[in-house]
Amino acid sequence: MSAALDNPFWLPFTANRDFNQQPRVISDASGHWYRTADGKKLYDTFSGLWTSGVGHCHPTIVAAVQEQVAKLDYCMGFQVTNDKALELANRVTALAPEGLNHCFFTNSGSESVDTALKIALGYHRARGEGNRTRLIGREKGYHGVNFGGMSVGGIVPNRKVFSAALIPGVDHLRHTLDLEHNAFSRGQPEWGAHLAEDLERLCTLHDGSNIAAVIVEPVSGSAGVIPPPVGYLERLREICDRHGILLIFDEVITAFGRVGKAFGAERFGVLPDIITTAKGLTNGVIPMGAVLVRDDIYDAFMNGPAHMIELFHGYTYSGHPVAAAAGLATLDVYEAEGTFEQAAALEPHFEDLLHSFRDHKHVIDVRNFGLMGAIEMAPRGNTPGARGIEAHKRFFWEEDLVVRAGMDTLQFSPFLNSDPDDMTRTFEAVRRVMDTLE
Ligand code: PXG
Ligand code: PLP
Repeated sequence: MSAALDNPFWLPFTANRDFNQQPRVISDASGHWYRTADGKKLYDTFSGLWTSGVGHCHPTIVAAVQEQVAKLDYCMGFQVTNDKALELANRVTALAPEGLNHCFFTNSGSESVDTALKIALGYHRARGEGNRTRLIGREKGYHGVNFGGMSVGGIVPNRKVFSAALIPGVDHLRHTLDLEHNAFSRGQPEWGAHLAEDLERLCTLHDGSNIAAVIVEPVSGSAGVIPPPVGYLERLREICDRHGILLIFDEVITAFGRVGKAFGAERFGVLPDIITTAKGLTNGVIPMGAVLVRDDIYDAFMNGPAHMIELFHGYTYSGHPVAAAAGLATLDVYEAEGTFEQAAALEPHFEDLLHSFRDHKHVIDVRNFGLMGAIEMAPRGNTPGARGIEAHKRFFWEEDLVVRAGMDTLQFSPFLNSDPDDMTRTFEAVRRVMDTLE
């Protein structure tokens, strides 16, 4: 175990004092493995942070980044752009569901979400429906940590301290996780489609004509993998159509193969109006996100004098050439290696492994969809989260595994090109730790 750190780095979403006592510092990675500075090799069960589906330091992506950084490191992104960003916008929209042919680049999922919300508001206003200002999120939703995404998000600790600064005019649908009715579902639960009617209730309360957009993750990730009940997303789509409300799918996790297709929208056969992405766009190699927008939403902005900016929004690093080069290489790899098909083929084995924990003494639910999986453990006494973080540390130190614990829920985001035997070995190790966990 490494020595305690006196550490100026304030780690994100981390118990810093606890971390500094037992620092877990990675210095190298290759394929499916990490290495620490003192030479310990660890298997990554989370593909980075849902990011790195084709493995770490993929040679095609590394080469593209190395070449690009020496060719064009950065260029102004407002009023000027670069060849790689243009090419990537073409490639991403070609992959996107039909009709989503416009692409706005960001640097993260949080920025993608705030961008999408602003586009929704601007779209309605441009069409003369500036009264449509309300935004609807969902309980347990995670849409990043910026003010917009935090406000439509529904993860209580992420909101609590900032309650007074949440943006106004936001409501939340009920979440769909109900262990009494849908615990241990394999894939989509049969129970729960009726919860989409919550949107109709909000349309009655506010009048649908005042609502701009609804944002949901097709499969909730951060909250611990919550797949949509059968028929739920379809019902949301119908209600949005009835009231002229935009449907935004936050696919920061679910896009680019995580659910066995290019997008969750494709897998579920439900077409949203806007899709937010990040993570898998560059395999995590360089930060980048993209917001995909339906043609007529874009067209609605293309009004007024042609010399004027149509959307007063953008980031210094929108369409960064090195990130775009990483994105292009990543899409090349997905295509050349058949990554989305690989992921789809691994799904049954992954599902069986996860559900083999159904009867484990600590386990109160198992959830999965695509290559997203969660094993929820009961909290220990009145210290929620203690069992989860202890498991995470024991996996790291005893089993050479990096496993994500969100409170007491163990989460798994295997590589889209995992070796099935590595998956099996992962869950053997998970069981060894869980069997001896208090
Ligand atoms: N939307 C969704 C659906 C996400 O999953 C974001 C927005 C924000 O993206 P950035 O790039 O700003 O972090 C995310 C990010 C976890 C975990 O433990 C998930 C995320 C981030 C960190 C941890 O599941 N998702
Ligand atoms: N703060 C200041 C003072 C800035 O000048 C800028 C960008 O120019 C920003 C924040 C926003 O930075 P970014 O475009 O990287 O999001």
